[in-house]
Amino acid sequence: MKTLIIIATYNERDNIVPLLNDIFMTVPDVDVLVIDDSSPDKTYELVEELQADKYPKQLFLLKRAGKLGLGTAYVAGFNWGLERNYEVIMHMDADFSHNPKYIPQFLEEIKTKDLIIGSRYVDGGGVVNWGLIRKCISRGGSLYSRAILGLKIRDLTGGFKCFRRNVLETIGINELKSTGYSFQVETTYKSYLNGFKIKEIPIIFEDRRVGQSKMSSTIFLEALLMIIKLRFITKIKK
Ligand SMILES: Nc1nc2c(ncn2[C@@H]2O[C@H](COP(=O)(O)OP(=O)(O)OP(=O)(O)O)[C@@H](O)[C@H]2O)c(=O)[nH]1
Ligand SMILES: [Mg+2]
Repeated sequence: MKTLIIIATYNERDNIVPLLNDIFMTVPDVDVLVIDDSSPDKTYELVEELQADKYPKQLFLLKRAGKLGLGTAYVAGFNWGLERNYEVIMHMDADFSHNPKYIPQFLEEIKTKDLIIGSRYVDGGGVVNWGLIRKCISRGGSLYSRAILGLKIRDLTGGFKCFRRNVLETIGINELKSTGYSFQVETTYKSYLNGFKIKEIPIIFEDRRVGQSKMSSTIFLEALLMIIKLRFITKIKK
């Protein structure tokens, strides 16, 4: 299976090199696309160096002009991957919250399913190093989205996911309504509405090792409203 892993970065200078080395050690056959929004800390320079030194054939960099948001970064990555005929496209955070050790399980499960979600809220999954407020936001966000959208999936907001290309070709990635926190909910919801086989696998999510958190109350409120919009305006695309 020709596999692409997309990693969006914004000021991940301390994480990106160890993360990429870890990924290529765990799954030597994958390709990785880093999408960097001209990080002020020049994360992209480290990617360029690593590409030249160690992974010229497997590591790719898409550098965008400025901070355009995680959702649009993933859409750009999806389009990049689809154009280049990848069969399986994954994405994960750059801050080590998503441990690369789980990637082989995703790649095994995707052989018989359409979308695999790394889930904090199924048996065996969990979160470490998060404060109570952050836990409540995440857990509450998933329960809220689940109730409004009528889904059985437990982790709707996580960003450790693996798609078969036909899912991305079907759900209308260029017409998604969310750019922020609800982006993850929307891609899963549309996959569900289109009848794709979805499986959650347990992951232990660790708080970012280093760097600044970008979560804010505006991002959160925007997401709550967006879930209601999704419920009423999303059409099945087929
Ligand atoms: N290219 C790009 N990447 C982004 C942008 N915003 C966030 N990211 C990256 O997206 C991933 C997830 O963002 P995080 O800041 O870790 O978000 P989070 O996990 O909700 O919050 P914290 O870990 O608490 O900061 C990380 O790899 C970020 O570097 C953006 O605007 N553009
Ligand atoms: Mg994070």
